[in-house]
Amino acid sequence: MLFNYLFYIFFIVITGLKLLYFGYDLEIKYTSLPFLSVTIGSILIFSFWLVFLRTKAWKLCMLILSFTISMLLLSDALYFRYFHDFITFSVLRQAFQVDSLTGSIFSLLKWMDLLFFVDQPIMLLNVFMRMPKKIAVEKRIIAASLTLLLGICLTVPPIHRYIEKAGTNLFLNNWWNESIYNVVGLLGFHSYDLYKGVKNSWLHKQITDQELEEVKAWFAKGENRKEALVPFGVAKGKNLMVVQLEAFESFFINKQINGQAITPNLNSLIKEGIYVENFYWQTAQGRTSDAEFLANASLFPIANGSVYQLYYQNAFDSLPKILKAKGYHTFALHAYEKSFWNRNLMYHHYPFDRFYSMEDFNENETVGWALSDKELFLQGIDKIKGTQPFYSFIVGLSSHHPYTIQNSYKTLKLEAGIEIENNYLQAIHYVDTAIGELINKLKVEKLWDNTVLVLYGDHDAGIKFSDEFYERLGIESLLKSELHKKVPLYIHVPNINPLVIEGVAGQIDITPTILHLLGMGDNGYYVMGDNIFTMKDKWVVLRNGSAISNDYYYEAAGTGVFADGVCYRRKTKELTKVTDCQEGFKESMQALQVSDLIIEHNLIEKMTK
Ligand code: GP9
Ligand code: MN
Repeated sequence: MLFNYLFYIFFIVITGLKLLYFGYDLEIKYTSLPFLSVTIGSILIFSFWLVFLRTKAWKLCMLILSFTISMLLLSDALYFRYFHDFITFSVLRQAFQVDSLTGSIFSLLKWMDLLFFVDQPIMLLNVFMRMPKKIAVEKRIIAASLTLLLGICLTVPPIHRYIEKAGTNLFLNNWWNESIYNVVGLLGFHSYDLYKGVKNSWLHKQITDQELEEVKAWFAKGENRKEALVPFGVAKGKNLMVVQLEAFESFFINKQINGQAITPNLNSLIKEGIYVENFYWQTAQGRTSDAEFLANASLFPIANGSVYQLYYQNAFDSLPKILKAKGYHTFALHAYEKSFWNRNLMYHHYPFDRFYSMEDFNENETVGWALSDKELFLQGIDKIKGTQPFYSFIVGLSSHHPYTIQNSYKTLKLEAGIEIENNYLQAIHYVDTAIGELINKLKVEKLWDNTVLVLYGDHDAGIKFSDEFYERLGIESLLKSELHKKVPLYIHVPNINPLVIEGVAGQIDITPTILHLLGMGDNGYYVMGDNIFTMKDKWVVLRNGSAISNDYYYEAAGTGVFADGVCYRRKTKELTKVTDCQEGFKESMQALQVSDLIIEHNLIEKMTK
C-alpha cells in the first residue's frame, strides 16, 4: 500500500520537475515560490482522483495521465518556440493549419525534449508490477480527499494573494497568455483557457451600457493633430497596391554583410519615397492574418486565436470596403491554400472582389513554402492591371520560417555561422530582389506613376539572434526587445519629395494613412489607427499591453500589473522610473479593451445601424 503512495509522490515530483523544466527551457522567466506551490498544487488537483481508484486502474490511469501531460508539454514547447505563445482553445479550432507548418515544427524539435518523457518507462513498468494488497474504499476516499485539499491549499491562497494585490484585470482582459501562465502555471493556464473557450463559445455575454459608452467615447475624443507632412489627397484617384512581407523585420535595412547590402532595392526605394523608421508590428496569435487585419480593418487583433477564424462574419469599416464604395476594384493575392487562415471567407467578407490564391497562379517557381514572391508579384500584376483604379492587397510568403529557401536563390556570400540566421538573411535578400522585380514590372506596365505602393512587414522573425550575429551586422542597440518589434513601412507616392518619418507608428495606422493620401480621410469610419501624416506623438500599443511613444518604451510584465513593467527612454535606451510610462499603460489598456468589445460584440454593425 505504502509503495502505491510513494509511487504517486514520485509521479507528483517528476511531473513538477517536467513543468519547471518546460519554463526553464523556453526561458519564461518566473520561478518564485508561489509559482512552485501553484505548480505542485495544480498537479494534485489534476490527479487526486487516481488515489481513489483500485490499484490496477490507478497505475494504468497514472500512466495515461503522465503521458498526456508529456504530450501537452511537448506540443506547448514546439508551439511556443514558433509563436511565443501557448496552445489555446481557439488555436485548436484552427488546428488543421498545423499540417502546413510541419516543416517548421520539425526544425523546432530538440533531443532534450525527450526529458518531457523521462518518466514514461518507469510508469510503464509500474503497470506490470504486481501489487499484493487491496486498499479499503474508505481509506481511498480519505486519501483522495486529503490530496485534493492539499492541492487547493497550495493553489488558491497564492492566486488569491495575487488578485488582492493586482486585481482581476489579468484574467478579465486576458491580453497576454504568458502573464496568466506566470500566475497559475501551465496546467492552470490550460484549465482556465478551456473554461473560457467553452464559456465564450456557448454562453455569449451581453455588452453592458457602460461598456458601450466607453467605446463611443473613444471614437468621440478629439485627435491630437499637427499640420500634414504630406498634403491631403495628394494621390487622389490613383491605384493602390499594398504588399505585406512575411517575417520581414527592419533591423537589416541599410546594413551590409561582408560588403554586400542585404536589401539593396529597398535601400534605394527609401531614398525616393516615404519611409517610416519607427514602425511596429502589433500582431498576436493570428500572426500573418493579424497583420492583414490590423492593416485593412484598423482594429487590434484578439488576444486568443485569429479574427479571421473567429469573427470573420463581423462588420468592419475595412479599407477594401471603403475603397470599393468609392469605385475601386479590389483584389487580394496570396499564392497559398485559399482556406489557410480562413482567408477565402474573410476576403470575401471584407469584401475583396476577387481572391487570387495558389490555384490561380502558374506554379513555375517555388521559393520556400510556395510560389516565389517574384512570380507572385509578376503574375499578380498581369492579373490586375486591366481593371483600374484598383486596390490590390498582396501577401508574400517566401521569407517564412524556417527560412530554408532553395540553394539557388541564396545569393549572399556568408561565412558559415548559425544556420537559421544565415538562412533568414538569404530569404530576406531574396524577397528584396523580388521587390526590385516588382518595381520594374510596375514601371514597364506604366503603373509606377499612377499607383501608390505600400510595403510593410507582418511580424518578427521569431529567431533568437546571437551576439555574434549582431556584431557581424554592426548592430549596437542595447534594447533588442524593442528592435525586434520593428518592421519597415515604405510608401511610394508618385511625384512627391522623399520623406523619412521618425515618429512612432504601427500597423493599425496603415488604413487612415492611405485614406489621407487618397483624399478620403477617416472621418465617420470606425478605424482605431491614426493618420501618420498628421498625428502628433502617440503611443503605439502592442497586443501584450506594451506601448511605445517617441520618448518611451513601456515593456509590460507578465503579471499584468503596471508597476511590474519597465520603462525605457527610447533615445538613450536607459531604464527610467516606470511612472514615466503611466500614460502608455493607460492607453494600451483602453485601446485593447475598446477593440475587443467592438470585435466580441460586432459593434460596428450595431453602431452603424
Ligand atoms: C500562409 C502564411 C502563414 O498563408 O500566411 O504565415 P504565418 O501566419 O505562419 O506567419
Ligand atoms: Mn507571417
